[in-house]
Parts: sequence; structure tokens; C-alpha cells
Amino acid sequence: MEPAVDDPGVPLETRLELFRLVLLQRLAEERVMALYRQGRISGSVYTGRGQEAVGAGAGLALGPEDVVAPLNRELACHLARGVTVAHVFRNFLGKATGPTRGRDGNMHFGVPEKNVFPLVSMLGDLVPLTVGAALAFKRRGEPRVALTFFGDGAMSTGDVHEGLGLAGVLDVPVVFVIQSNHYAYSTPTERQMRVTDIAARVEGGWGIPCARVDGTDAVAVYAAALLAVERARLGRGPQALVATTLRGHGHAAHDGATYVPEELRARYGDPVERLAARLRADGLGEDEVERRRHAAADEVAAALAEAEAAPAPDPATLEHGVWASPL
Ligand SMILES: Cc1ncc(C[n+]2csc(CCOP(=O)(O)OP(=O)(O)O)c2C)c(N)n1
Repeated sequence: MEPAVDDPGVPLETRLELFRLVLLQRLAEERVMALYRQGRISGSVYTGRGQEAVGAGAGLALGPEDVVAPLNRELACHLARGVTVAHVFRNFLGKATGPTRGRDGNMHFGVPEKNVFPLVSMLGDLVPLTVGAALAFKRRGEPRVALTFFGDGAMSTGDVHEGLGLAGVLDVPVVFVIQSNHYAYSTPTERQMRVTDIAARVEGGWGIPCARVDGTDAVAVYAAALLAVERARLGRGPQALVATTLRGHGHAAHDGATYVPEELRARYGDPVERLAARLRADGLGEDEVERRRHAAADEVAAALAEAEAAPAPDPATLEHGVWASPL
């Protein structure tokens, strides 16, 4: 883990908003896991437990005109853009009024009016798309930035190589946030890449400046992401950030993560509790910290009740939105 960066320049108001975001992700995903175990969500679920600080910090560092492409582990990034918890639940529960109108029971959705790209896959596919958005901003002379995330496993895919290569030569305003969580599914990093220093790979391989940050520290992620976003906006070309984390669950709900040794787990703190401790050190009283936990729990409970009451899709609409070629 990287040492904590105690950035006194991040205002208390922003720290409190980060706390709200990581709490909401944590509590919403706990509900999602419970719903999955009750058989009320089909397929599987991929949560960001232990990695909440990364989506929250990077999401909050963007301006409203910027574009972001989050993956499954960055629910807090959606929330930072103003997407509601109820909207997320409506998708998981396959509701007609959800973002995919019941076609997906996961995080494969975008919110165009909030400049959030839809998740295609978590294996690097969003990298070339995000670079394309950044190229459009550059060609139109707009002061906007595009940001996406990918994991250490995704880093070994062709799309990531192509996307980073293109971003470098076109010198576009894009930020890559790499969630380095020691495993690609269950494969340890050292078994899928020989050079395991990801920042060194990004800088040496693609010529993109890459900061290192402790991915369990939301304030540090925010501060580093803000710097990267502003550099990109000022025309200094693509920027990257590697956030070191550990998944609190397996790759998906069905994966018990028994391959993660206890010694490794012991090296990582909980991002939610870490931020709570930091706020206490900032002078926030315990009762105020608790009040915020309760407020987040109430928001999640109300959002779930709202989503549960939403209508299911009409079976007659099954073929709507499906492209079919005439025989
Ligand atoms: C073409 C393809 N191969 C394999 C998979 C299964 N798969 C999904 S994500 C993943 C690894 C992702 O690793 P990483 O980017 O490090 O993310 P993490 O799960 O650690 O968060 C794998 C093997 C897939 N979805 N598609």
C-alpha cells in the first residue's frame, strides 16, 4: 500500500461528500448482495466492496460537463454524478422504469444526461471509447475531460494497449484510473504481467504520466484525481492514476475469494472506516459521524422500497430495442 497523503487542501465539505458516497455504495451493495442471495437478482453481481474510495474520489474530481465511464466496482462514481440509488436498484431488480428497462440486472447502464457512459464490459472495452470522447473534446476545442477506470487484469487486454497508445499519440484530455487490486479474477498480478509496477508500465510503455495513490483513502484519491483532471484539461495530454486496493469480496458474488491470503487482507484498511476516522481527526463528533451513517442507511432503504414498488416490464415489450435483420 502507498502511504497516506494527508491533503489539508481538500475542504471538509468535500470530505463529507466523499463519506456520503462511500457509505451509500457500501450500504447499497450490501442490499444488492442480500437480494442476490434471495434469488431476486439474476445472473451474478460484482460489487466494489473495499474499492469504494476510488470511484467516489475520481467521480467527485470531475466537472458536470466531463464524461466518465465507470465499471461495476464504481457505484459511488455514478452517485457522484447525481445518479440516484433508486435508479441503480431499479436496474438490479430489472424494473421497467430502470435504465435498461429490465434488460440487465447489473451495472450495464449509462446515464447520458449525466455524461455517464454505459458499461460494456469490465475488460478494457471502455478505454478506446473514452479516448474517442476525449478526441472529440480536443477537436471541438471544448475544455472537457473524459475519465475511465480499468483493473490490473483488464490492463493485459488489447483494448487497453490500443486505447493508451492512441491517447498518447493523439495527446487527448483523458484520465485513466487503474484499480490495482492484486488479482484479475483469481489470478495474482505477478502471474499475468512480468512488470508488476503498473505506474512504471504506463509511464515507460505508453509515455503517460501516472501517479500512485492508496486506493483505500478517498481523500488521497480525490486529490490525485483532481490534479490529473486539471492537467488533462489544461492540455497536458493523457494522465493516469494507479490506486492500490484489495477487493473485499471475490470477483463476483459466486467467488468466495479463498485464494486471498490473510496476510494480504491484514495489510488493507476499510475505506469507509478509514474516512470516518479521518473525519473524527478533523474534529467531527462521533454523534455526527453516526448521524451520517443513519442518513445513508435511510436513503438506501427508501431507494430500495421505491425500486421494489416500480413496475416489472410488460412481456409484450420483450422484443423492443432488439435489432433484427429481415430474412
Ligand atoms: C473475454 C473474457 N474473458 C474472461 C472474462 C472473465 N473475466 C471478467 S473480468 C476478469 C478479470 C478482471 O480482472 P481485473 O481487471 O483485475 O478486475 P477485478 O476483477 O480484479 O476487479 C475476467 C477474467 C470475460 N468477462 N470476458
